[in-house]
Amino acid sequence: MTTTRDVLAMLKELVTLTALDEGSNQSFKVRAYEKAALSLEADGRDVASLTAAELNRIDGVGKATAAKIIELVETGTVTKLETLRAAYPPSVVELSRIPGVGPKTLKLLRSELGIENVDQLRAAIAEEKLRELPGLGETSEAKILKSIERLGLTGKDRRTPIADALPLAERLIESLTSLPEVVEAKFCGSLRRMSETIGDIDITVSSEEPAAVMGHVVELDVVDDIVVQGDTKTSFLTPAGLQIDVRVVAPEQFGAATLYFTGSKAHNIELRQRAMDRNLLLNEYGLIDTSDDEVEPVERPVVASRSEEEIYAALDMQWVPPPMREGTGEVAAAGGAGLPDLVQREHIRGDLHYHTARSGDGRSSVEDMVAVAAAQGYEYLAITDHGVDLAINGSTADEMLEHREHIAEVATAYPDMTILWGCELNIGGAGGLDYDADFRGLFDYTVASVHSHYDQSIVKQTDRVIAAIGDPTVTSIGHLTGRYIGRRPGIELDYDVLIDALLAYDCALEINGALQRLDAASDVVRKAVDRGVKLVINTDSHHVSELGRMEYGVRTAQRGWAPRDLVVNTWERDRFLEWVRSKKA
Ligand code: DGT
Ligand code: CA
Ligand code: CA
Ligand code: ZN
Repeated sequence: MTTTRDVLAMLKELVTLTALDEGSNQSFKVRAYEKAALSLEADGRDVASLTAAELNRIDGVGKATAAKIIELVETGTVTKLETLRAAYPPSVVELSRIPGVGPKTLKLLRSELGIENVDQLRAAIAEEKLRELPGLGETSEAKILKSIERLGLTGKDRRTPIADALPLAERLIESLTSLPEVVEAKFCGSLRRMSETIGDIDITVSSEEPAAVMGHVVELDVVDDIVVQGDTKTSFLTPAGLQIDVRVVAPEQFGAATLYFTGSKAHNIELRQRAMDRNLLLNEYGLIDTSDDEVEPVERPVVASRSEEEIYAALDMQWVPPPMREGTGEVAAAGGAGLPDLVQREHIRGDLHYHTARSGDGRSSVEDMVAVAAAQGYEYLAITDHGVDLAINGSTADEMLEHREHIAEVATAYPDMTILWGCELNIGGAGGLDYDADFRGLFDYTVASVHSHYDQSIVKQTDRVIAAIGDPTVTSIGHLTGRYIGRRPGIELDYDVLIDALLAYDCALEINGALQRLDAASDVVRKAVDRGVKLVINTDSHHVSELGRMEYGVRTAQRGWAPRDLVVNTWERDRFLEWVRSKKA
C-alpha cells in the first residue's frame, strides 16, 4: 500500500539523485521533481488514489512525474529510481554532502580518481591527488579535508542527521500502524529523544501476532539489506545505509518496552536504581515486585508494564517527556521537586519567523501563508521576509512598504489574528544590518540572523551577533549559528558572553524548528534557560507545508528544559505585544 508520504519520499530521492546525475541542482528535471513534491504536499489529497489524468491536472505535476507516481503505486518500485540508486550508491551520495564537493567535482573524483567513498577521498587528499584535477587546487584539498573532519563522516560512528531520519521514521510508523495486526507502533531511541543525529532507528510495535508483523516488515519498500531476522525483532538497512531495528512486544508490555528502548542508557540506569531502592526490578518487560524472594522469578507480580505513565507513577515520579531523558537531572526532578512547567505545542499562540513569496526563496503567497497560520488557531503572526542585504532573496525598502500594504489588506479578513509586518534582517560579517536604522525602526517585529561568513574567529562571530542583539530595532535572533546539521557546521560563539548580551538587551533567542537547523541547539537552550533568557519557537516556513516544524521546535525546547513562561510566543496577545513595544521604545 503506497501512501502520500511514500510518493513524496520517492520524489525527494529523485531530486537528490537526479541532481548528481545531471551535475546540477538547478536542472530542469530536478526542479520538476521538486515542484511536483511541493504541489502534491499542498494538494492534500491521498496521492496514491489519484489517476494519471487527475495527477496531470495538478499544477506543477508533469507527465513524466505522474507516470512515475503511477508506477510506484502499481508496482511498488520505480525503474528510473532503481537505475539511479545503482549509479549513485549511498557512499557516493554521502560524498556529495561534503561542503566543497558539488555535483561537478563529484563526477571528476569518480571518473578521474575512482573515488567512491569518504575513506578513498581522504586517501586521495593525503596523496595530494585532488590538486591535479581541473578546477581544484591546494586550497580546495584543504577545505574538503576540513569539512570531512568537522562533519565526522568517517568510521563506524557515522550518524544520520535527524532531518533524514525523522520523516522516514514517521512514514514507517504510518505504514506499520495501518497493518491489521498492529495495535500501536512508536519510534523510540535517540530519535524520540530528539537527538540531532541518529545512530539507528528503534521502532517498537505492540501486537499479539509478531510473526505476521515481521512478515510485513521485511516487505517494506525501504528494506535494502536484512541484518537480523527473528521472531520478534528484525533489523534492516535502508538504501541509504541507515539501520532500523523493529521489535514486536505484547500490548501489556508496550509501555515497558518503549521506556527501555527510548533510553537514554543513562536515564534507564537511574530508573533501574530507583526501582531497586523500592525492591522492584525494571526491565524491558515491566516493573516487577522482587520483595518476596520465596517467589519463583517467573511468578513474581508485575507492578506496571502496559504504559510508561503507570511505570513512572509506580516509581513515585512524574512522566518524563522523552526529549528530557538524558540522565542530566530529570530523574531526581521528576521524583522530587518536580519537572519545570515545560512548553508544549498547544501553548504556542503564534509564529514569528515566517516567509512569503516576497522572499526570493519563499514559495507561497501572503494570502496562503496567512490562511494556514489562521487554521492553526494562531492569535498573532510576524511575517518576516528577507531584508535587502540577502541578495536575490531580499526586498528593497520600497518593496517592503508595498508589502506592508498588501499584508494589511489580507489582514482585514482575519480580525481575530494580529499580523505584524516584520523582517528577517541579515547580520553582516561585521554585525551590520539591512537598510538604515530609521527604516528598520518602522517594522513591527524583526528577527536578525546569520546567513554568511561562517569561517571567522569565535571572537569576531560573537561580536557580530552581539552587535545585532544590541541594536534597538532587533526583536529576536534567528537560527543562532546558521548550521545545517550534518552538512555545515554553524559559526562558533562564546555562549556566556552572548547570553549576557541577550539578557542586557531583553532580546529573544529563537529555537528554529526546521529539522536541518534546530538552532539554537538544545544544549545552548538549556544554558539560556538557566539564566532566564527569553525564547521564541518558530518554523521559518517558506511554504504552506512547513508549519509542522513547530512541533520539532517545541521538542527541541523541551530538550533544553524550556519552561512555558520563558517562551514569548506562548504569551497572551496583549502581554506579547506589550513586550514587543517596550523593546522598541
Ligand atoms: P543512537 O542509536 O546511537 O542514536 O542512540 P540510542 O539511544 O537510540 O541507542 P541504541 O539504539 O543503542 O539503544 C536504544 C535504547 O536502548 C537506548 O537509548 C537505551 C536502551 N539500551 C541500549 N543498550 C542499553 C544498555 O546496555 N543498558 C541500558 N540500561 N539500556 C540500554
Ligand atoms: Ca537508536
Ligand atoms: Ca538500536
Ligand atoms: Zn527565515
